[in-house]
Amino acid sequence: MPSFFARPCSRRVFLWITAAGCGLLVVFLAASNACAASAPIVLTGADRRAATSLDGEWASIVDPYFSGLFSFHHEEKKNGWFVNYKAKPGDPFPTEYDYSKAPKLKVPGDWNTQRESLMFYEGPIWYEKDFSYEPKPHTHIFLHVGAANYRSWFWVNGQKVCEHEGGFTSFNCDITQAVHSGSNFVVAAVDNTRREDNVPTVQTDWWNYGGLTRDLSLIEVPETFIDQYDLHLSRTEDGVIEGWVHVTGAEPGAKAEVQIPDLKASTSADVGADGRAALHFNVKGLERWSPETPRLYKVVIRSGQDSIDELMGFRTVEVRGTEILLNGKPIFLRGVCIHAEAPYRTGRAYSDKDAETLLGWVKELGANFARLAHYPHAETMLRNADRMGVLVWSENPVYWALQFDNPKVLAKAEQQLDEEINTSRNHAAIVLWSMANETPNTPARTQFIGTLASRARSLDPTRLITAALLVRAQGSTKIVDDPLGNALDVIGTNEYIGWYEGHPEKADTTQWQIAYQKPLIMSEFGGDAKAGLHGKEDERWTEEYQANIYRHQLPMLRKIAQLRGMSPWILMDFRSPNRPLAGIQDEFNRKGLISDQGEKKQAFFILQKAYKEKSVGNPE
Ligand code: GCB
Repeated sequence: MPSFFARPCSRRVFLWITAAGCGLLVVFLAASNACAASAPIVLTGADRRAATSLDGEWASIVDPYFSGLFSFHHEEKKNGWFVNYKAKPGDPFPTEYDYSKAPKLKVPGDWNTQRESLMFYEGPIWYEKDFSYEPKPHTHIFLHVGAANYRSWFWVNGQKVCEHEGGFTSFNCDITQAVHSGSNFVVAAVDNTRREDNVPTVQTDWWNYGGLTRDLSLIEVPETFIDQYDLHLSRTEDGVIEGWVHVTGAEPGAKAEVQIPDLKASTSADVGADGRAALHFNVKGLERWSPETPRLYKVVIRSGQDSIDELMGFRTVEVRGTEILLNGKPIFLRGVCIHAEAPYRTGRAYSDKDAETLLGWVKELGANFARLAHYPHAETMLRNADRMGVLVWSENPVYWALQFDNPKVLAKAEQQLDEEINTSRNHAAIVLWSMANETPNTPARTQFIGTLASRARSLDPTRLITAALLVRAQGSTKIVDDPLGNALDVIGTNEYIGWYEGHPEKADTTQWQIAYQKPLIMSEFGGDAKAGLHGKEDERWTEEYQANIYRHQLPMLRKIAQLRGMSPWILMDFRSPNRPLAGIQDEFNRKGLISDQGEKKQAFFILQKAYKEKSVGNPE
């Protein structure tokens, strides 16, 4: 039975006594540093800082019985030292968990698509990587994790540095006390077990890709450093940029400065007791960011020894009646939904190239908008959307039936929402924060998501709040009156006329009744087709059938007076275990306009024509 003696931040000695095979008592001793790990933090613009990459090959140990996480004595829930510990020659016990002999996994990358035996694996996997490092004096060193699905724990040189929950947001662990000059090693445990009280919960319609799915790096900042900032164009004062910079560790009287060299604009303000400097300054000659002219400016943010070179666009977005106004002018969001599925190789998307391919197809479609479903996507998607001029709906993973009456689940959703907004709030591309997708209409649900909507609004009052709602039907009328609509600026609705509901022609006789005088986005519609499978337009799974759905949807959508956008489901086929139909789906949701191998289906061209001719939505 393990027992140990620990002092805070001291060497922890494990004494492990067990009965060996021949009846002898064997005493194992192992040491590791025990130090209270701090909660990870958000660093806005982490990707704009100089960093030491930890990407590449990591040793991996699969742990389906959770032995490393929970030890042999489940009730103790002690993180298993024998897995975060690194074996040394001469250790007085058998080193079964030996990273030097373990097979490798690539980071970034889900584990499922890297090893056949891991395709359906759910549980913890241990990762280890050696790195050499020379910390500079008077700095903080952060381990930056782009995403780890779903729960993760990190140790540096055997010292626990943090743990995190949520598979789609980035976070930063302070490893200053644990890292040293010369050789170091980092161990991570990542567990993608689905649980009832997680966000998302046990059922989704996408692959539960596990692992260190996005970039990992070390970021070194001065002792006093800029952790978060928000700069945006004022909605009310023309030519004014406003916002704030937060500086951790700032002394009273410290200043924060912002410079936009191309506009010859700069400002500075005192950092207050709350660590924030409020900024408000005039800019002349600003070219506003829009899908047609996605102008980005270099923005230098400085405080003391710390500085970040940002690349930002400036625009406003608001709602007036049933209009969405971008830079004060009505806009129609010609869009499409996207999952973070990697084109051509499948698996979780993470690279610049993945983002360029996916958003390149959005542009080719003639679209100006992408709904990034159903969770926050990688930073590179947002950077590329800024650069390419694609407006973005960014969504938190509140999907289907969560435990809406469980306060712990609300806390998890709030944490992920905070991380999403605090990380991504400076992207001109993002215009909508989506709180949820297709949630059941119950009082607990409405309260839960209403709480999230208020939180999002207070974190970021400059963007619009939305959610994709379910609709109900009365005869041939679709009614959008989910009470959650009261909490939203823009109503999103999903419908599958012609696929889950009747034939495509049913759309011809469907009317829409919307209880809210607010802009409406048809946030999903569509149907499956296997690329290259042809037949008559009433034969399901063929490209012709899918094309026919689009042919009937478009005239129906044109009749909805307050429709201000659409994002059919979906740009590209994606893996989902819910889609087993052999020979057709083979564990892929085939509602893509493009296959996972990049083949465009007929429906792509129907939508492209409508978007290019702007024959749906208001002409701009
Ligand atoms: C939906 C969900 C989406 C699914 C899609 C489908 O309503 O929002 O996540 O993948 O339908 O294909 O059924």
